[in-house]
Amino acid sequence: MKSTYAQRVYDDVAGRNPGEPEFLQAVKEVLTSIEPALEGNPKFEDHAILERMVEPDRMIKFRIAWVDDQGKTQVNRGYRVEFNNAIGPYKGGLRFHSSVTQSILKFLGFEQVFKNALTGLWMGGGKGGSDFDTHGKSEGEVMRFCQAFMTELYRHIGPNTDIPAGDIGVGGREVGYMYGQYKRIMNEFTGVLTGKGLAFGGSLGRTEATGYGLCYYTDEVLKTMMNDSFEGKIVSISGSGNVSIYAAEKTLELGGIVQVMSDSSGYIYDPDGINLDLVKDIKLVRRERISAYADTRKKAEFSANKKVWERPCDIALPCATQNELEETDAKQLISNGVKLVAEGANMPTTPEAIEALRTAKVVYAPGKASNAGGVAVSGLEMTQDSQRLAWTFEETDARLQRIMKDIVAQSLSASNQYGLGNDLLLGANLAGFVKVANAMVDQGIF
Ligand code: NDP
Ligand code: 2IT
Repeated sequence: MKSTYAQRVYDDVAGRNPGEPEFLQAVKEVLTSIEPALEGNPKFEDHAILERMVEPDRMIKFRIAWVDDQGKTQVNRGYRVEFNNAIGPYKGGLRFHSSVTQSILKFLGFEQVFKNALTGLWMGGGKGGSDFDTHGKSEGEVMRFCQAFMTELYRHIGPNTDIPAGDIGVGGREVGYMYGQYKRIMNEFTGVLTGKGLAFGGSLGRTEATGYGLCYYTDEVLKTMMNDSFEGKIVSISGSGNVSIYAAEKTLELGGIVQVMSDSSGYIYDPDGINLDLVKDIKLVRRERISAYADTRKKAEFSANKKVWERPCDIALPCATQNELEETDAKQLISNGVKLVAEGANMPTTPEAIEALRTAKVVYAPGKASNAGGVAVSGLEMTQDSQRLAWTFEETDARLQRIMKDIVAQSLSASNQYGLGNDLLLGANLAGFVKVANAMVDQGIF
């Protein structure tokens, strides 16, 4: 790093957080990007802004005991990382997956701070979750786990304090069970979670928001930076969960072609274009593996333990998980002529892969900007809950479109302001950082 201040803070973070590679990866990316904002702005160092930003306000870690279908008691670990509330209550999803660690939730909470700032809504950053895996669990087990999880989490959250939502392994079903338990314990009906069912304070368009928002963002980048559109483009999408499915739906609506989707077991390739109704049935209704797709569609192929990035595409949308697009994948995409990579997942592209893409002049959009549509509509759900009014799908979707266009504009404006040209990565980090940093300065030492 060029800035001695940023380097000193990074070295300190690395020393104080051993065994947290994902967290250090996210911190390094942000600190490296925001150096231009530190130059000529000694107030940030005077107020120890970086030192305070890299340390969560609060880390809550707890035991969750629940009873499985065999009557056996199971124990999982739960977390909530309340990272920064300078510009609003802590806001961010809950992840239930066997791979969840403190490092992963800290990286997600840290990223969330800047992402939420970019939405233009009053939301601070947080993240939480558990190493509980919903795969292979019965409905009853999922419900009992969610209730047990909320039986501890409820005391730390609130509609004006900390508002969790979904992430990997947490969708409408899990949010519903957790909301029911919160309401039972607190005896109050408030917007303490987002992504709720439409009958109890949910927002139309939240389910689709991250995937649709990713495509609105990408469409705006195609228009403003590349004088192009989705029309006729081959678009590779990884994953087949909430973000992937609705990214595929909007891509198809905008005239793109989707031939591949995946899950952690491998990927499917359909030369005729993915039948999204079939993917939805397999993933959202039957909750089966993606390989079931190839059992029904005759021309489709399933490749076990392979990644979608080996197939040629014009646009790549990684929508599964962190570090899923590695340097070798990036090189393969580049040699196959990829023009744009926009992240639907959080930190899906490794630093080496980002470097390879940027060196090859592939347009690269960081997740904290391009996947902000989900939390943006969560923010709009909070507004509707406060008003006790439900907006139409069209109203929410129109606001989402404006927010995503504005994130592109803010990022380009920030990168140009610092003389960096049209740089979506540096611009997003700079715009998000400056907003939160100034709010922290204004509010005094805390
Ligand atoms: P889902 O649980 O709905 O889907 C996750 C998908 O990614 C599944 O297809 C899953 O496959 C795959 N996946 C998960 N973990 C791994 C892994 N370790 N290796 C390979 N594949 C994996 O989650 P979402 O769609 O909600 O989230 C996807 C990404 O988008 C995450 O990075 C999340 O943080 C991010 N995100 C989500 C938002 C939201 O609103 N939901 C908002 C912004 C970002 P399998 O079923 O086999 O595990
Ligand atoms: O990573 C994310 O932005 C999310 N999982 C959504 C968070 C939210 O509060 O809607």
